[in-house]
Amino acid sequence: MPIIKIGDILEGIYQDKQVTVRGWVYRKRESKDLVFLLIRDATGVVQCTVKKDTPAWKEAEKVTIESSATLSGTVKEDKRAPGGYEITSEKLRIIGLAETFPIAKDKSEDFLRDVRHLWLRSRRMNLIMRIRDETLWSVHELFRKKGFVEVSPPMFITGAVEGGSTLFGLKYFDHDLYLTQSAQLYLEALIFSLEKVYCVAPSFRAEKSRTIRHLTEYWHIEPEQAFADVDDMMRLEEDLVSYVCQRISKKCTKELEELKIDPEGLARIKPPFPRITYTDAVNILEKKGLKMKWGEDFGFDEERVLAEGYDKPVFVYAYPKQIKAFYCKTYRDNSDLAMSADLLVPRIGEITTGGSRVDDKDELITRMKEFGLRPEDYDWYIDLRKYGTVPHAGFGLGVERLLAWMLNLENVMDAIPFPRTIRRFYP
Ligand code: NSS
Repeated sequence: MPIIKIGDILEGIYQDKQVTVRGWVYRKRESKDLVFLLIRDATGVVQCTVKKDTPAWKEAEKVTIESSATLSGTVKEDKRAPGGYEITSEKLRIIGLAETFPIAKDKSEDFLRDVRHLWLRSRRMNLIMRIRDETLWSVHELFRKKGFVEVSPPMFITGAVEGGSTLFGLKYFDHDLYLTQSAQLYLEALIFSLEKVYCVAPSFRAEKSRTIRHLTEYWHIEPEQAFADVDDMMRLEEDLVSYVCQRISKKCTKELEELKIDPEGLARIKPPFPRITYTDAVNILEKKGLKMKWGEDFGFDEERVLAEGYDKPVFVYAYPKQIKAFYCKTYRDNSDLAMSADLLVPRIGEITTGGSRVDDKDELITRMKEFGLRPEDYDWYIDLRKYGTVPHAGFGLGVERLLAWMLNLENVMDAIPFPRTIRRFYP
């Protein structure tokens, strides 16, 4: 008999039909002459009953939580069963009998992260991974619709993008190299050929911060565009974030409902997003009682307070140039301000940073020196300004921060299968 997907059974297609399902035992409850099994596969969880004196009984008594098995029986509608359908089982075949599964109901978040390789089987992680998948598909779809070309940057690099303090060094034969913090500089090279490029790739940060939003290895969505500026980027960012939210609200309704997230909330995320300048943001914070001097960078608390005042993500732009990276271009009429914007959301704070890049060679060299960088380490990057330079811009969006915001996750760690943080690198 062909194997039927549990998700299809829950759609009601197989009512009163004979089916065989294949998966793992999610829960087991026994009484004197009845065994209740919840069987899960990739697509869902279905309740199965095994009665005493049926051919399945012996195996049902023996089977343990997380054993793999195939089960055959008849599908019945049953309002009391989770998902509304139940299989009255006739046959059960154990494929791999599981030892006592270490995950029980009362386990702490910390323990669940210690056994992440097993916790990934949970319904919750299954749902989050599905939404992550749909999120990335939507990102690729939107970029393709807008004429961006996907490119593959290197992970071994020779110089910092986002400051030396979060660089991971490594031995590369006889050389000292680093793991990439951002593909940006390489994407900048590629726009001279393809004009509009993007990548979805890992970025590495030696983050000592133990916050709910910091990983040492995260997935980074980064577009870069020739003949574009910070305003174009803000438009692209709001289009991208809205597109993802719309898609998830439509295509993942069931997953969202199981995770207790209102799809309507995501459907309301539409352009335009509010935009405030850094200077206005400082004033808003002061009115709310957070003391800040103009010129200081926002921390986690400031970003969260700012974002909480809006029902959509909010852009903060025109930052003092000294708190932004060396590659940020300044406004023509105010060289103290960087053409740089961050997108902030409640609870998580910054989910993107981006803007216009310095496109003049001499200015770039001056900025590098101001930031304590050695221009000779960036010869190839400076070359880009020597041969047909153009105004250009880009941004970076962290996949896990985006998901943590959309799905109201406690920690970005829950948005990635095997999180890496200062303390966590196993499994
Ligand atoms: O350091 S960023 O603010 N900016 C860049 O790397 C630019 N070079 C990107 C670009 O313009 N192409 O990081 C961008 C985003 C940030 O807004 C977060 O969403 C995410 O990357 N990010 C992180 N996510 C998780 N953990 C850590 N440690 C982290 N650092 C940045």
